[in-house]
Amino acid sequence: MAEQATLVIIKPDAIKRGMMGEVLSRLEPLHLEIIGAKAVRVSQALAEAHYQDLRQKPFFRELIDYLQGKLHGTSFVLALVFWGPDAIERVRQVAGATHPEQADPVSIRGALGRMTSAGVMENVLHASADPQEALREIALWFTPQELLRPVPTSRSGSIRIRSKAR
Ligand code: DAT
Ligand code: MG
Repeated sequence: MAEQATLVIIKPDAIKRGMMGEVLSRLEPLHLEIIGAKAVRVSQALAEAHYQDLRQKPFFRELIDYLQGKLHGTSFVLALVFWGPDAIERVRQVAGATHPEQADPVSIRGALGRMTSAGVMENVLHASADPQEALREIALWFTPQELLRPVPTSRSGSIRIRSKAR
């Protein structure tokens, strides 16, 4: 099993509804190391860079507002980097499927996520989907100095994106 780093973001719905601790409690049994953690006030540039691959989707603007806390009146998200064997897949497993109603009920999103009556997908947390995405996202959200272990830098684009986003 490869040692991997993965980015987790505890999203504004979890902050607003007081579920930050519960999300961490559900990740803790994985016994991964936390090698980075911080509260982040998410700029529009950071949100757009984070979800850059979804910019053509009809829900993109709402997704950016959601990550920035504009839908929930919150001012920060909690960003963490978990490190350990098979971290990416194992965190995704505990997180559950994207759509809260399709997620396994024992997963974080299945248990704590919801679709609001306004049709907003509140799915509690972000977790990197694959190694390439993890490296890009970690470079976007964290400087190397903020991490307790060296994480390889991503393909060239990330540095440019990071300086633009911050
Ligand atoms: P994931 O967060 O599981 O990696 P994704 O990368 O496909 O899922 O999408 C990123 C986020 O975009 C997701 O957490 C919530 C939002 N999203 C995805 N599909 C959506 C849809 N059909 N309607 C509204 N929001 C959606
Ligand atoms: Mg994704």
